[in-house]
Amino acid sequence: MTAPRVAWSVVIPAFNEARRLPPYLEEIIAFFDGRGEPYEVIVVDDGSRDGTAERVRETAGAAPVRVIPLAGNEGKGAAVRHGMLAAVGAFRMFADADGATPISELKRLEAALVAGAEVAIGSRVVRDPAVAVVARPHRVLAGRLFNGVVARVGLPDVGDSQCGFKAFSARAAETIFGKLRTRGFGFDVEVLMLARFYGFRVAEVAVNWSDKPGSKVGVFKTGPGMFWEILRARVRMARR
Ligand SMILES: Nc1nc2c(ncn2[C@@H]2O[C@H](COP(=O)(O)OP(=O)(O)OP(=O)(O)O)[C@@H](O)[C@H]2O)c(=O)[nH]1
Ligand SMILES: [Mg+2]
Repeated sequence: MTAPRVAWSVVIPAFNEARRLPPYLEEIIAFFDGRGEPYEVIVVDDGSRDGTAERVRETAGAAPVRVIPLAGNEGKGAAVRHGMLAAVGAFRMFADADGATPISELKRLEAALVAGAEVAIGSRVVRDPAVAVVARPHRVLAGRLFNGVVARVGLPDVGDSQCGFKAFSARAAETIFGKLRTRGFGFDVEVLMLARFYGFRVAEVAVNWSDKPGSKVGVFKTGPGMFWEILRARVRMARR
């Protein structure tokens, strides 16, 4: 007998998320238990030093949750890549550990995939009266500036490259994450460049999103490295 096919894989990159991840993981498990479809959660523990992996295992109990431990702190892009390449679901998504987007929003991405998109990206920019985005003003401004740069490096149609809530068909996930090289926070941009390069249909979908305390990302701390990463990704794409 073949194992039941996994409908959804949810990959969560986690760096010192012992506090923020367990409540989100509970939400995810309850959501999928309610659906009654086979699923898997893959937490990629990116060298956490706060007991993230232990807390995840305690929270998961018998639920289909795997932890992939990385030896050191490789970066969010590297962690998501490891998780997406280990995933086996028919649809595969990654989600931020802080639960800024409720897992039930997956239905919006799923609708886009079922309608024929191969990549469905959550967006805090696309307007939709059915969703609410609660964000700190300086992050909204930083996001606007960043998305202006993203447009100039060859993604003019993308409104919000950085939302940590993106879903893929199995085929798109294998192709894109097989080629992804960006290891840090700039990886979303290379993911979208690769999606475009390989001709995958991308749908940008409004999702509910609310800022969660405990962010590890700062405009000045993380921003410059991200610019550098997307410039390097742009050069790699030009060579293809
Ligand atoms: N693998 C890895 N993941 C990280 C690292 N730093 C943060 N993350 C993960 O990246 C995701 C987003 O991190 P946050 O701290 O929520 O970032 P944020 O500033 O809230 O970003 P927004 O939610 O977009 O505002 C979470 O799943 C984190 O665990 C890191 O060094 N490595
Ligand atoms: Mg966050």
